[in-house]
Amino acid sequence: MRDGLYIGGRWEKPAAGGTFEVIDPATEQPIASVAAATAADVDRAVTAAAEALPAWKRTSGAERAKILRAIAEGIRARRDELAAIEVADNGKPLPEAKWDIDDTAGCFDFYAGLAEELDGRQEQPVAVGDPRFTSKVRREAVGVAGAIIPWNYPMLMAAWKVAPALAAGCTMVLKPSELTPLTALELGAIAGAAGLPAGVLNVVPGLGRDAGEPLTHHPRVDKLAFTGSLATGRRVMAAAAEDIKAVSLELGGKSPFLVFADSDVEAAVEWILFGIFWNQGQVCSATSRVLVERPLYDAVLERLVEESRKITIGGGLEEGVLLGPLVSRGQHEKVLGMIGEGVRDGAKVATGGRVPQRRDRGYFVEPTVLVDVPETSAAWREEIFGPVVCVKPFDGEAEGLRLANDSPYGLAAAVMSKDEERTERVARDLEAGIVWINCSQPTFSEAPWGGVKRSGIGRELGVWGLENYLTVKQVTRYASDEPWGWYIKG
Ligand code: TXE
Repeated sequence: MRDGLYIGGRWEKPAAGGTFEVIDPATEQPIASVAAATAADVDRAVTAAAEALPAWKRTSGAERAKILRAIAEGIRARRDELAAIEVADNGKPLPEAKWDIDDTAGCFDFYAGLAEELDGRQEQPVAVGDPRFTSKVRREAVGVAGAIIPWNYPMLMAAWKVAPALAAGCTMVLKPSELTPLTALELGAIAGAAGLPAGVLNVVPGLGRDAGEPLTHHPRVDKLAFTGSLATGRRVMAAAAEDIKAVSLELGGKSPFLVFADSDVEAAVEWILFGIFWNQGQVCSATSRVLVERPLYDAVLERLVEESRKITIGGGLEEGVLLGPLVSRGQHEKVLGMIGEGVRDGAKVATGGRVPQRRDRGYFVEPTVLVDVPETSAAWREEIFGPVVCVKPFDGEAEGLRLANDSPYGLAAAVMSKDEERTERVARDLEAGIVWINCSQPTFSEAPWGGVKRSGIGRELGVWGLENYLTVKQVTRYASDEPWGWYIKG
């Protein structure tokens, strides 16, 4: 385990000397004690990032790509170890953790490619209407970026922000979640070993209040990138307003999955399961509201309940486990509380809803299917962020769309039907940043990620993720030999 905060390429003691414990959610036992950053440390980290910025910003995309690829290699070389850390830290089953680590390395490789391409389009001419002038745009790094990430995909969420920021030529201060800081610290070490200059990436674990908040208010931070809750997202955006920092927010959702009556029941159930139980349902894009066209409702519900009961629950390292514990005591209480609230509002538990038997330790919740959830209930409207799906019948496309879009959120949505025209039409009309047709959840480094409505602003991944960390500068030259002649005549 790393002893300290990663600032300016070195392991530094926290100014206030504090630490916090990291808990294995499967056993509820502490697994590590981590240095806790406070405002003074965040200030040191931002200063290091600001000092490293001028030189890093001037490197070529090709030079940055070389380092990004070395980081990807460094991650791959430690794949099994990093996956095991992720399991202990977050609770997810080992195969999922390995998937995440592979994706993390892939994300660095992808942005290495975009960094190289950036060299070719660093400067582009702009046609202006006056022949006496020539004009061009230069793409430049936004500056020092502050990233605050959550605990559901600890290393992957770091990569989604660190990789494009470094590719663009930004420097960064990364604040991982206090629940899962371990792989972000390893990323600092891997980046240093890969040749990343000191200060370009700094990692400051700590509490939201003590380390996250000072980062959002720091005047030398030019851009904030945040993934987390709506409540914290609002605070981040308000803090960004003080110094007019650029800001991107990814704030989760309550994503619908529309299953039309011409769908194959087995395929629908497989994707519904994947859309809600992968990562214990702690997925911002989880399709947690399933809407089934009435003729298929009973058949889908029956098979969904049947298959949900077969899911093996256990610690992430146990063989064959498909559902691990939730990340923390707080999330365990939240999820069980929201199931209870839904039931008090009139919902019925078709399966699950409890702590599994023989699991007196660990933050486990059974795969849960709720039916008859009133549209006004928080269980239907708010993000539960656990293995809990609400299933409801609908009659016809118009009602399906109305129910799907009746949400304050708009991150993702899924639609299943054999009718291609219908799926295209529904995809057009769904209020969401991401629409999956005949599937749920596949995510690619190449494709944009982010939501509409209260799910956030801005897009991560793909070229859009890179643009987050770039700004354009207009450079215009007076190219005529003729004097301008407005004040000084002849
Ligand atoms: O989130 P927070 P929490 C949702 C999900 C979950 C709920 C609460 O519904 O049940 O949020 O989770 C840092 N200034 N999502 O409490 O507080 C914090 O330290 C600056 C959806 O864990 O948003 C952590 O690093 N930073 C989501 C990060 O914000 C602050 C993923 C996220 O924590 C801060 C996670 C402050 N004042 C939760 N307070 C998604 N979109 O995927 C906290 N933080």
